[in-house]
Amino acid sequence: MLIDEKKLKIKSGDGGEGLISFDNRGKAYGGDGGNGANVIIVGNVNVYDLSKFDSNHTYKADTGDRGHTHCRHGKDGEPLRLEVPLVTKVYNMEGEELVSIEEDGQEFTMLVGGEGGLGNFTLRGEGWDGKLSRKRATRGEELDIRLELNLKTEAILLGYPNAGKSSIINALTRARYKVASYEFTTLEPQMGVMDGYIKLMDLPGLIEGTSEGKGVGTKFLKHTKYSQLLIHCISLENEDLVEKYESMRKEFKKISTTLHDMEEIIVLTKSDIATPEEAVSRQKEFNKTTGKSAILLSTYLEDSLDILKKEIKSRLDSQKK
Ligand SMILES: Nc1nc2c(ncn2[C@@H]2O[C@H](COP(=O)(O)OP(=O)(O)OP(=O)(O)O)[C@@H](O)[C@H]2O)c(=O)[nH]1
Ligand SMILES: [Mg+2]
Repeated sequence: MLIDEKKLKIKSGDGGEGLISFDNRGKAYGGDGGNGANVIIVGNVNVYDLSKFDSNHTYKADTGDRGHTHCRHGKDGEPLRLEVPLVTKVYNMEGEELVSIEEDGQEFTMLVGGEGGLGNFTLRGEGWDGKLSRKRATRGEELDIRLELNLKTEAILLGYPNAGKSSIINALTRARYKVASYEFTTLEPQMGVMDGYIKLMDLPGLIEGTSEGKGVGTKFLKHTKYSQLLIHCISLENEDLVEKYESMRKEFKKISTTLHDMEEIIVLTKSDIATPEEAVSRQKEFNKTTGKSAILLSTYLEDSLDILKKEIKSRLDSQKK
C-alpha cells in the first residue's frame, strides 16, 4: 500500500550546558556547551513513500554536549536529516504549508537546535560573578507536522477502468502489477520506470462523477500535479471513441485545471480486438473528428509499444527545450 500521508512529531536538540570549573590555580576554565542539532527535511529521489516514518515516535535531533574542562567546547549535535520522497509537502497542524520539497537534495531546516550555554572561561572577563556563572543553554523546539506525498513522475496513465492502463505500464517497464478483466482492479497509484529514467504512474480508473467522489474518488489525484505528460487511454471496445474521449476530458476539467491543461498523448488501446484495417480506420475517424492524433496500441504488438515509447520520449524532450 502506498503511504502518502503521515503525521510526525519532531524536536530539535537542546543546547549543551556550559561548565563552571577552575584549574588548580583557581582560574576559570569551564568550556562552552555545544549547540543542539537542527531537524532538516531532505528530498531524496530514491525514497518512494512515507512508510518508514512512525507517527508514534518523536523524531529528536541530538542535544549538544556539555562544556569540558580546559576551556574545551562541547560537541555540537549532528543534525537529524529526515529523507522524504518527491514531492513532499510539509504542513503544520493548522493546515498551513511550511515547505514543498520538490528536488533531489533540497534541504529545509524545520527546527533550529537550542544554543549551547557558556562556560565560566568565556564569561571570565565579566568580574567575579562572571567567573562563577555560566549562561544557561536554550532548549530545542518541538513541532507536530503532517507530511503529504505528491508523487512526481514524468507521465501518468489515466482513463476509464479496464482500458488497459496497468497492462501498458507492465509492458513499458519492469513492473508486474495486477491486470484483470474487471473494473477498478487498480486502487492505488503504481509506479514503474521506463528505460531506467522515465517514471510512469498508473492510476485507478476514472469515471464520470469521479470529481464528485464516485468510483475511487479524487484522493489519489494529488499525484497527478507534478506530471509532465498525460497518457489518456481509451479502449477500442468502446463503440463511440469520440464520445468517450470527450466525456473524460470534461471529467478532467472538473477534477483540476492542471490535469485538463496537461500535455496529452491519446492511446486507443486493445487494437488487436479489431482487424488491422478496422483499427486504422477507427483511428483515422477519431483523429478526423477530434483534430488530434491518437496512437493505436496493443500490449500484444511490440511495434505499437515502441511507437508509444518513442512518443513519450519525444514529447518529454520537446518540453525540455
Ligand atoms: N485484447 C487485449 N486485451 C488487453 C490489452 N491490454 C489489456 N487487456 C485486457 O484488458 C483487461 C483490463 O486490463 P488492465 O490493464 O487491468 O486495465 P486497467 O485500465 O488497468 O483497469 P483498472 O485498473 O480496473 O482501471 C485485462 O483483462 C487485460 O488482459 C490489449 O492490448 N489487448
Ligand atoms: Mg489497472
